[in-house]
Amino acid sequence: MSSRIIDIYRNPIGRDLLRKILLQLGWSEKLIDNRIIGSLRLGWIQRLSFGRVDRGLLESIISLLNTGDSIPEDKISNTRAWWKEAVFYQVYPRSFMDSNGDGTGDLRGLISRLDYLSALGIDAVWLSPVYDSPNDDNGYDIRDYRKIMAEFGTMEDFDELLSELHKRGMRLLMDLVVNHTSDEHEWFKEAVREPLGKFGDYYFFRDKPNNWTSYFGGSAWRYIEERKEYALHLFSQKQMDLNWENKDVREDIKDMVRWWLEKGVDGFRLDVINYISKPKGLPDGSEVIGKLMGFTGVETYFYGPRLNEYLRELKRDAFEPYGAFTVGETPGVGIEMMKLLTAEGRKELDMAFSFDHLETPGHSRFDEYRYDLNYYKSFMTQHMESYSPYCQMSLFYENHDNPRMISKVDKDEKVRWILGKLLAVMQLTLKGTPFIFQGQEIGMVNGRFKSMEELRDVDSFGKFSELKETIGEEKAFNRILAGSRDNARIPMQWSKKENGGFTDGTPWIGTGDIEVCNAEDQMGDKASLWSFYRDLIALRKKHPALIYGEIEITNKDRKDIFTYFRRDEKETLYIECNLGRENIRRKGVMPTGRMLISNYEDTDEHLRPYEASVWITKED
Ligand code: TEU
Ligand code: CA
Repeated sequence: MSSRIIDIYRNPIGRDLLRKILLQLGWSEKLIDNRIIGSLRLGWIQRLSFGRVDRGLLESIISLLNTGDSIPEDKISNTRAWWKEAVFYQVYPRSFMDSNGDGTGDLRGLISRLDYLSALGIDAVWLSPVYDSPNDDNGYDIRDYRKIMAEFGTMEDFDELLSELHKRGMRLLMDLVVNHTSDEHEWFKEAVREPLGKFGDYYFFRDKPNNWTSYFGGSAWRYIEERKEYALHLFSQKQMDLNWENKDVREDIKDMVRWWLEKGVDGFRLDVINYISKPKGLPDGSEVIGKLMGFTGVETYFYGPRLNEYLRELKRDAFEPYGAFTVGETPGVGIEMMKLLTAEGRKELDMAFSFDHLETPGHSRFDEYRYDLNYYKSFMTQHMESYSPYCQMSLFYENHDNPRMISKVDKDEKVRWILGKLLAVMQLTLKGTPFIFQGQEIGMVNGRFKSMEELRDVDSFGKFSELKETIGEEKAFNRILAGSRDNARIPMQWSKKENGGFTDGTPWIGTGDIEVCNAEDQMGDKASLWSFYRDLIALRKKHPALIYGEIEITNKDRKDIFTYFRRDEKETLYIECNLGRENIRRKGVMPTGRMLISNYEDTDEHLRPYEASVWITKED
């Protein structure tokens, strides 16, 4: 309680916590350099804030600082690894390709499109969950980890998918959802049936709920009649949180992971993996943080006390013996925590996804606003500079949980393709491993939903029913429209044909603007966004400096300009981007060397709106 703000800031975990709070408030990090603020002591903050900062908040800061994780970041740098060189592609199978006309994408559909991915130059596919599931949350609620969801096909289809991918030199990442299971999973059913049996303690049961809330709205506790107890679910009411404190839970998970690795899968994306360690006694969360973030309890478990330990155990006993790759989904985790989770020598995760770059400060997914790419620049600058060289960053703008990036930055149809190309240039030339979400390569934008009936996502329904109580149905719908995860879940747009060539039947969710945006047209057009992605992917492979080379960011303080060098011993590449809609004077300095790719046909003394180009300024 007597620590000063500036001391907390000097501690890596403390730095992340303070940054997160400032980000949420939309305040500047420079505040901390302020002598008066920097010298404030924790105990004083509570007094000075007239109760706006509660004890729970301070206590969770203190306990996070005391996690005492002293294993140093390993300074090994630039080790070669396939996953540093690879371009990943996320497939959301429900919406990728339907093979049998039932309106739902499936494994055979995906197999039929593997040549498409090869043509684009993709090296590895991350497949969202395909396990047996009642689909309360589209497969993120798993009923049986060793079975394929009937709608998606059979285990034979899966085996074929894996071998067809491998034949084409592509790798497969499965989605590992082990923070929770479906309430229809055998373990949960047993836990309810026999509270004192082997599975009785596989989940969290309590007489009384604490104040944690669910990400999809409402309390995180559901009353289980048979046990006369409440069970914890951070996500939907059918996604029950597993109790990782129980060694048997961990052993069962490791068995299952090894079972898939025996089949030959190449790695996993680990769903909300930073939530797996809950603090003993499940203490209430801070109400202050709850208001700030929109969820109560998160600060107690998003970087839980045994997280690092569990990750090392998983890696040692399941991933490492198979040389499997892991990328963790780690919402809320800042730079320093990311480094602790992914530094090579610590043997926890290979890479992670954090999400703080997806909204600008002070905004949430459900706000309708224009995303300012200058924030992306400052975020990436900060990360690239403190991340390298011993950790590998993941580079992405989109996934199945977030609105489309083009829609967030600029809805003007006139700039759609040029903007899509700018985003592509940054994603494929910054330092890290790119993950492209299906449809991003053809510039798909948000769905065109007209009412709640057209939506399908449990998260949208939960948020809507919560919001309409306070702001009314119309405003609530508008917020949902801005942030709905369904925006990114509409079917892949293959062609101009009915339903965009996705299905011969009725699609499970409405299709997008197939007339102006589809893969077939773009593949036949050398100037299209699709062709641009293909060329950039090829370029990245041809120039190792884009993969292992160092990065030097220039023009840091100039608004709307994002310029950087990538260099290794052999070559230097120069990347030049205009992040805004105005012409920018180059100040007389034209890049030297040879232009390799650009989203404009020629060069000009100005950098034109959303212009992006890659130059080679020194070659062997
Ligand atoms: O998402 C986790 C997560 O915290 C959020 O990104 C989530 O999308 C939610 O909208 C927060 O408001 C992962 C999966 O990607 C997501 O699809 C699942 O619903 C969730 O975990 C539960 O498994
Ligand atoms: Ca189907």
